[in-house]
Amino acid sequence: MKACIKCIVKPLAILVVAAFFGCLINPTKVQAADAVGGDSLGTAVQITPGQYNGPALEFEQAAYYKITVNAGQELKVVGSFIPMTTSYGGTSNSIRFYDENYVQLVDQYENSSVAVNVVTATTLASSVKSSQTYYIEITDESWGTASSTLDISLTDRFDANSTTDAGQTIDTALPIALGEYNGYLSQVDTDDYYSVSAAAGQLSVSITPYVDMSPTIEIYDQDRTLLASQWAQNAGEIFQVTANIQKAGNVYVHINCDMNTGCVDEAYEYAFTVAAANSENLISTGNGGTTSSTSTTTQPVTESKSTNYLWWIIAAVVVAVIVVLIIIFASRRKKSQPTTATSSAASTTTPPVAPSTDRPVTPAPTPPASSEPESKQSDKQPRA
Ligand SMILES: [Ca+2]
Repeated sequence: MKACIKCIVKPLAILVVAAFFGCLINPTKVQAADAVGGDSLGTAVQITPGQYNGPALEFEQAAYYKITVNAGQELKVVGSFIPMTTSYGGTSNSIRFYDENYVQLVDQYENSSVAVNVVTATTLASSVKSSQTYYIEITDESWGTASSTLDISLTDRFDANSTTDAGQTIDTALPIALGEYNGYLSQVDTDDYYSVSAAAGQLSVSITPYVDMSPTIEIYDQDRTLLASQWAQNAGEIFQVTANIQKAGNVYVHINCDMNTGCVDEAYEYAFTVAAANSENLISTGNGGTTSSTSTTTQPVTESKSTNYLWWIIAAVVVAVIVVLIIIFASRRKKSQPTTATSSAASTTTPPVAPSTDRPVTPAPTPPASSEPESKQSDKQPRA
């Protein structure tokens, strides 16, 4: 057994030592790559997610990169900038994003008096195209940036368990079934349209938005006629809207939020439920909101338990009444038995006890003994 342990431990120790010295010998494996940017949007350098050594920038100089982003992906760039000098109170830097038409999407500026100025910029790509190029501009806004690091990432923020962003119009609405989902909006991805096959009757859409969001919900029928619309009165408000569907078919749910209603750079998450109003999936919370299907599914179970409890209570009361009646009956019977015995005994053997008084009890007069009957009887006895 000891030999076996040695067989395992020894090669492992060799591997660990080799890995340690390998890192020392070849340190470039743990260093970030250099990201040399272009000097304009037109000459932007293609880049992919990862950590990079960013550019050194002269006063108001900029470096440009471009990256491919799929619909529903959130682009995030974190830049850490070291100023050339801190003599003037620190450094200022900006990170800006542009779309394929060079339209500015995000402008994030930070001024820091400490040694490192950190700037974070994010945006959520919409489904206006399935895949598109975003441009990244890194600038110095003060007296020069000696060095920088860039951390670039893409995160999937897909809607309703899909692999993309829900459509920006009814024509490109994302098909979903009745149920509960999560979605994302931002100042770039301002609209999520969903299509759902619904029966005639009431259809409800409830939403639980991120705390800063004040979204709007609209429901359109299959003829694209607006049936119902509701918006959050306060940021983060949970609410629902219900529409009466005249005929079965595909209806459309539109959820909107933009920079005027709380959705800015990053992806703002919301949870929403689409359900037939008479479905067990919905419970009104009394303030216009709805709870999720998880809690509603427990509702019938709760009612069943309540009914069972009620039957148990009724049965217990009936049993208790029966027991009480038996006890009362038994108690009365016990009381009645001695009384009957005394009265019968009194009528046959014991005279009633006179109440205690000071007067001596006068004995009842004894009737005079008569021997006549006996003599008559003896006379009537037959002689032997
Ligand atoms: Ca979306």
